[in-house]
Amino acid sequence: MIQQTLVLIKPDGLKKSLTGNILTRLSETRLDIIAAKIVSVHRELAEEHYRHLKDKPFFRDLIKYICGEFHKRKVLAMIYYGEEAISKVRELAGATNPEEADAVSIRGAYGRITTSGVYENVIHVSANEEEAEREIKLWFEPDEIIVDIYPSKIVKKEMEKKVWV
Ligand code: IDP
Ligand code: MG
Repeated sequence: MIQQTLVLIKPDGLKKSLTGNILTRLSETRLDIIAAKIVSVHRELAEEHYRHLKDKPFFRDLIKYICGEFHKRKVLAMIYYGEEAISKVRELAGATNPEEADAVSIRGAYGRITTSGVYENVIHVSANEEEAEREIKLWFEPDEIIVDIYPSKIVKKEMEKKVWV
């Protein structure tokens, strides 16, 4: 089945200069990258992204982590697209807990648990089709993606926009 999945290289991955290594590992999947951008993550985006965890004791630290308070204030957001994209990328990423993740998975190789208990696992990958759709629509606008993966519509909007001077 053709699928799409959201991949984030988290702030620790960027701070540790792991972008090249992680992209090389992901290229083993032979999937297509159909969108990519650097995002400075603000609190509302972080809280919405991780809303399923808002009652967990580690939620506050998790939000600080993904916003880059412990590393750099940015993530690399991408969409991978192709046959069985979700399970392929998730398998390469490895288990959520980097100490339990397969040693050759991305999280097993590069992740750590901090002394305050945050799982710094360098990469986010969507867990299933439903989450992938929710996450992709949260992080990307339709015209930032080069394939029409979900239905969209054209609307006329008058709004302020930053332009070159
Ligand atoms: P996933 O990233 O493998 O899909 P989720 O349960 O969705 O796992 O959790 C989102 C993120 O929250 C994880 O990637 C990790 O950074 C952090 N996290 C999850 N569970 C724990 C925990 O028990 N302690 C600390 N951090 C956690
Ligand atoms: Mg998840």
